[in-house]
Amino acid sequence: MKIDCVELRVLKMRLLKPFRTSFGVQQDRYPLLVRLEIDGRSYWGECVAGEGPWYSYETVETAWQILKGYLLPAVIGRELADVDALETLFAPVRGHHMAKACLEMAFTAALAERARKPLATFLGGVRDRVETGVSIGIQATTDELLETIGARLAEGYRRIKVKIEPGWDVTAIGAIRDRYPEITLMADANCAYELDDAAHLAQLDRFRLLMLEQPLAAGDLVDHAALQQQLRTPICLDESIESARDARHALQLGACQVINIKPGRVGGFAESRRIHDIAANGGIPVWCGGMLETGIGRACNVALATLPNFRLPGDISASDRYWAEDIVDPPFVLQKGGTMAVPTRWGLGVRVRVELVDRLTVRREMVR
Ligand code: OSB
Ligand code: MG
Repeated sequence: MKIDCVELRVLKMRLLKPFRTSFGVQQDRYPLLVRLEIDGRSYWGECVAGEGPWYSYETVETAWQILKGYLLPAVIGRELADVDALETLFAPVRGHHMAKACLEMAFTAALAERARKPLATFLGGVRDRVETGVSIGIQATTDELLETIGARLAEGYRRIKVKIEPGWDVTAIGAIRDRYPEITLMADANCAYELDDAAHLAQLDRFRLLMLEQPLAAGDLVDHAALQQQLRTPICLDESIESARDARHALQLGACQVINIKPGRVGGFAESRRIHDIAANGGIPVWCGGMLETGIGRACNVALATLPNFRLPGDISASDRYWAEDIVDPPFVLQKGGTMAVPTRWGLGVRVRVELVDRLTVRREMVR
């Protein structure tokens, strides 16, 4: 299969509500999309890089530059037998997994469509619906937090994740547990703590959290291993796992008991699959994280979450939790029991609303 040319686009989209984490507030999202042209047909992919280098060193701007300057010239016009061929051509570029991932995922969706299979089936998925949850940002007050959680539970979400940071942790989680003693609850710190905070974080143990996500710095597997020794709550790694090698090291060190896989963070589906297998062999579950994606990235996440070791609900919420209007048709909706149906159409499984994408586009360029 040959990629004839690729269009890069940046959209401007506003989240229905601002989303606050320990690294900042976000309301306007600028999703970077790629559109691969193969034999006159279009295949879309989404890059999860943020506007600034907070969650990762990658940004919309760096991803655009790495795609245009290095990744696209390496693959456009070449005969690519499979994803291995693509990964081999990307290998000389160090890091920049978010830039690589959007191409890898769009290319994989194209392969799935040509094989006349839904993406999930093509990847080896084993279910027709995936368990989902919702990620709730840091709120101004405890009352607002409880109210927001109540609204999400009423919508049907069955697993609640709340963002925490120093000053918004033990008391906030305690208030949630007082109001909702039985819900499936977890917390995500996005790297906001240090190993010296171990005794403080151990106060979370009494709240029976499903897990504590990424308490310490992204690069720090060693301190996560030390922290896990002092906590009963299972540690889950997100930012720390950029590759299969990271996953292997994390397991060897005992740095976590759960892994959050975001295909957009690790370079795509193939690397996600390798991390999935390493975790399965090590006896630890994985789940699919989210990066406030549009329906394009969401379709990829849903497909990936059908693999067997995705044994915990993902941050794969419905389109209307993020956007007034999603750019795919049909949009993603929450099913009974807090699940999401896996699209059954070939390839990506949802149609991209090109007219809407055109209206939201703030930057575009064709690379040949
Ligand atoms: O750490 O999981 C995270 C959003 C942006 C960046 C990082 C994270 C998140 C989320 C939201 O938690 C998940 C989602 O609903 O897409
Ligand atoms: Mg996270």
